[in-house]
Amino acid sequence: MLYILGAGSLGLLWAARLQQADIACRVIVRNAEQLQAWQQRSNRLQFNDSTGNHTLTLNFETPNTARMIRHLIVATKAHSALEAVRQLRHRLRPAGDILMLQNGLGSQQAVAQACRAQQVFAASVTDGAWQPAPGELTWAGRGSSVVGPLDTGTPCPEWLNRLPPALFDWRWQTPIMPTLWRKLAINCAINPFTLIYDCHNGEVPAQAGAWLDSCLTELQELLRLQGVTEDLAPLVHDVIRSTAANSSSMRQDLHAGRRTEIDYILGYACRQASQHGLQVPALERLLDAAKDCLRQHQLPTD
Ligand code: NAD
Ligand code: KPL
Repeated sequence: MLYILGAGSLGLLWAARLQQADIACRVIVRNAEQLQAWQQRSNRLQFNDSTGNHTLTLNFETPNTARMIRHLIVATKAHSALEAVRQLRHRLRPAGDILMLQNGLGSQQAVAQACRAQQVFAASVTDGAWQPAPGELTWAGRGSSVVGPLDTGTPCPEWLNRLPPALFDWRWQTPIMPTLWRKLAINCAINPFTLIYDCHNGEVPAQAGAWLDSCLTELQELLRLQGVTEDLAPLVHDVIRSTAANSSSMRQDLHAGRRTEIDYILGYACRQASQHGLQVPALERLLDAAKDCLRQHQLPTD
C-alpha cells in the first residue's frame, strides 16, 4: 500500500495514476473537514488528461488513522512538508521509505533529519497539474520525474519499479543532488522575475535584461560549488522558450493568494551562497524585490 500525503494537485495526480495502474494507494488529507468534503463527493475525482475525462474513486484518510505506513509519498508544498510528516511519525515503519516531491531544496533535508529510521528519496518533477475546482484535476503537462536517494548508496525502492512507464515517466538518478540543484537554479532564474514583473516565463529576458544575466552568472558559480559544471544560461533560456506561455508556479501562487515557495528556492540559494562566502548581489536584490512584491500582496515572505 502506498500513502500519499497531501491531496493537492501533485498528490492527486500521483493518486489518479496509481489508481489507473491498479496500485493500491490511500491519500492522507489534512483534517476531518477535508475528509468530509471528499466523502460528500463520494470520494470521486474528475481526472482530465490528454486522453479525456475519467471519474476515479480514491481512498482518503486523516493523519490520525491507525494504519502503519511503509511507503510514503509527500506531496505537500515545501513549507508544509516537515510539519505534515511529523504528524505521521508514529505511523511510519522503521526502514520504510519516504519520497519527497517538493520543488526547491531544504524540505527534503529537514524531513530526512527528522526521520532517521526511514530512507528518504527526492524527486525533481516537471509535470504540470492543477485543480480547476474541488474534486477535479487537470494533468496539463506530461512531464517526467528524476528520483534518487538523499543518502547516496541507498538502493531504489522496489515499488518504484512497478510504476507503469505509460503513466509514470521516471528515471533513477544517484546522486540526486546535482539534479535538484539544476532545477533549483532554473527556478531561481525564472520564477521570482515572473513575480516582480507579473509576467509569463517567456517575457523574463526582455523584462529583466542584464539583471537576469548577472543572476545567471551568480547561479553558475553557486552550481560550481555543488559540483555542477554544465552551462546554466543555455539551459535556462531553453526552459524559458519551451514554457514561454506558462505562468510560473510562483506567479500562480501569487495570483491565487497562496504562500509561495520562495524561501525554498531563491531563499535557499542565497543562504547557501552566504554559507560558502560567495557574494551574490544580483540574487540578493532579486530576493528583496520578490519579498517586497509578496508583502504588497499581504503574503508571507518565507
Ligand atoms: P497544492 O497546494 O496543490 O497541494 C498541497 C496539498 O498539501 C494541499 O492540498 C494541502 O492541504 C496539503 N497539506 C498541507 N499540509 C498538510 C498536512 N499537514 N497534512 C495533509 N495534507 C497537507 O500543491 P501542489 O501543486 O500539489 O505542489 C506540491 C509540491 O509539488 C510543491 O512543492 C510543488 O512545487 C511541487 N510540484 C508541483 C507540480 C504541479 O504540477 N502541481 C509540479 C512539479 C512540482
Ligand atoms: O518549474 C517551473 C515553475 O513554474 O515552477 C518552470 C520551469 C519555471 C516552468 O513554469
